[in-house]
Amino acid sequence: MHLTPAQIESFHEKGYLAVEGILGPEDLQPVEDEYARLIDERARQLQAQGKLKDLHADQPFLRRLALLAAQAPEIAGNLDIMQARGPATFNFLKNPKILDLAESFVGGEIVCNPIQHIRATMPHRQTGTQPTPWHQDIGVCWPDVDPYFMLTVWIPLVDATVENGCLEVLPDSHRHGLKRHASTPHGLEVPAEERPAIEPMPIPVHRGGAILFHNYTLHHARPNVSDQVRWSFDLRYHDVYQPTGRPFYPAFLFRSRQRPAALETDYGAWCRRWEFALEASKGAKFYRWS
Ligand SMILES: O=C(O)CCC(=O)C(=O)O
Ligand SMILES: [Fe+2]
Repeated sequence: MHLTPAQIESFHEKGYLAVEGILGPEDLQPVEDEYARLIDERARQLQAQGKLKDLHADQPFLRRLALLAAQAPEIAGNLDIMQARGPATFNFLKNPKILDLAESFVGGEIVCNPIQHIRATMPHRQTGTQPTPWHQDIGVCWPDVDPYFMLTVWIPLVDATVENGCLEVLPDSHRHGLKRHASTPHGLEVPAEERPAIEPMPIPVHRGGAILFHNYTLHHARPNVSDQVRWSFDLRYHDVYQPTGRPFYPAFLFRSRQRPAALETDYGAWCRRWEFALEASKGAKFYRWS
């Protein structure tokens, strides 16, 4: 689906755009199945090690994951895209429907930025998990990308609601420049006194939809007060000539209108480059903030 000129203008005006009905089960189910298999394998291993009593195998996946994590939190560790490195997840990153969205903003030479996550946000009541604090995505990048535009695509794998921890943005905040970020136990945060006085806007979005952000837009997640996991992808795309903001991690050219021969869409190469980078970057400085 290509966006309308009015949608593109609204994004530039407000710093974000919510879009519904982008992806279908054919796009989302392979990733969900991949993670369900991974969690099932881990659950059986943890049970064999005596760390997990109940497998909750009869529960739907998201409720199951919450129940398993309550018994053995390590089950939800190292699940991120570059750690789990599943082939369905790799395919998802280069899904043409997502690249079409990105092309409206970054042009036809599209790099998939290495700052990318799948997040399984646990129910707050059960695990005390704190939501992602107020921040700008530019704030987690090295300063060499400050002059450039980067698009964040946030894709929930469930209906994201006010109850289960959807995102909130400060509309127009992308016009207010880089704010100081402080380190907190839950991630980098722009402290309240640094944030522009703008009313936060919650953005519920259905499974199949997405929220697009400007890299300077202030946003955070609401607490997940439901009893299920709220899980989502946040992916970033930009033009090929730009720095990525995390130079010790690999970036991949996933669409090229000008040089299709230069595409980097091989799953094996993606795995190898991530394995190498995760090892070689141990101890690297991720953030500009002290
Ligand atoms: O999903 C979250 O909790 C945070 C997402 C986020 O900060 C982003 O998409 O940039
Ligand atoms: Fe973010």
